Amino acid sequence: MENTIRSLQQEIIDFEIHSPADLETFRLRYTVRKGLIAALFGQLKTVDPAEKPRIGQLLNQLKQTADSKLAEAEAALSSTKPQESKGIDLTLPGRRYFTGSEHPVQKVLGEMKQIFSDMGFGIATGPELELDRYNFDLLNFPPDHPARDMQDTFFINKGAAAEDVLLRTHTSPVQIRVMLDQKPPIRVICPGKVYRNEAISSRSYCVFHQLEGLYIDKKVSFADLKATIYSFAKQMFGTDVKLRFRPSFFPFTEPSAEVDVTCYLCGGKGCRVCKKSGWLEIMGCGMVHPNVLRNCGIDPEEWSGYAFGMGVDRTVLLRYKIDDIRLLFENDLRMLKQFTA
Ligand code: 2NL
Repeated sequence: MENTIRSLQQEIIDFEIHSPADLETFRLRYTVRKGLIAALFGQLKTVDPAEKPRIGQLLNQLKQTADSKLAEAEAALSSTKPQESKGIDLTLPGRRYFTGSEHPVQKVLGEMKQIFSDMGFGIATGPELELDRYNFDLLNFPPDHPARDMQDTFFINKGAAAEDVLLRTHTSPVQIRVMLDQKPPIRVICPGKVYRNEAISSRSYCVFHQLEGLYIDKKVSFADLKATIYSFAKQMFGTDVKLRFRPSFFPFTEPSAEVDVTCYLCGGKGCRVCKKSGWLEIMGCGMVHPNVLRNCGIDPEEWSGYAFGMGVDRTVLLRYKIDDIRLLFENDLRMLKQFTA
């Protein structure tokens, strides 16, 4: 019996476990209830009673050797196989990161902001949901002006509350807020999104971007306005551009003008884009109407100012040869990915 135990002990120590199959063979041969060790325990009753304690102790040692070898082998095998169990295939290529990029509208707006900020203009922003009063009344729109028509903009609560709230139709209310808040001299630009209830087509959309400017100081003249816009146009569209000021009308400026630059695609010769005229309209402008100054608590006898406003999206379309304005707002990655740096 003792010899059997000792040779089995050696056999267990020498047994090599390299795979789950080896492990199972080991377990079935030695440690299960019908295995070799259990069989020896069964024979213990045939042992001479005087020898029983010593043989019993040897058997217990044998069982412990087998049990701990089994546990160690189990642990070793499970720690070498997680790659398989987690399903990671190290031979696959890595995943590509998608890096976003600046939207073309923000690129052009950024250039415009830089040019005016170099000239000393601060940048003001305001809410896109605006009071009717700031969007129309204080800007000297007469009560029956067609731009106030419910069809022409998006009212939120028309007639339901003490004050009508709407999606701003221009960024001018931001300048109204600046004039109500600050004393002149004032020199700001207001870039941002504006909304109109347009029939949607390749040329007009219900959302677009504007950049307006306002300068109020003592003795500001139309000559200051022209010089500022000329400097802007040369930096934005090229040093060769010429400007044309055409008389126009806005309720909030007097006198008012529309500004054209020589077509920067054909150089003024006339092409499809400028409709053979050689000119592209870039903005509206004028001297701030005395009523607007008064509405904002600024004395028109003491102060004067100019203001201008331009659409951003049309410049984006021309610059990047995009033929449908809706592409700027649909967030289609096939379009946006073409503007990665
Ligand atoms: C256009 C014309 C313009 C202004 C915007 C303005 C703002 C205040 C007072 C006076 Cl608070 N004027 N803004 C003035 C003239 C023209 O925009 O065609 N925009 C796309």
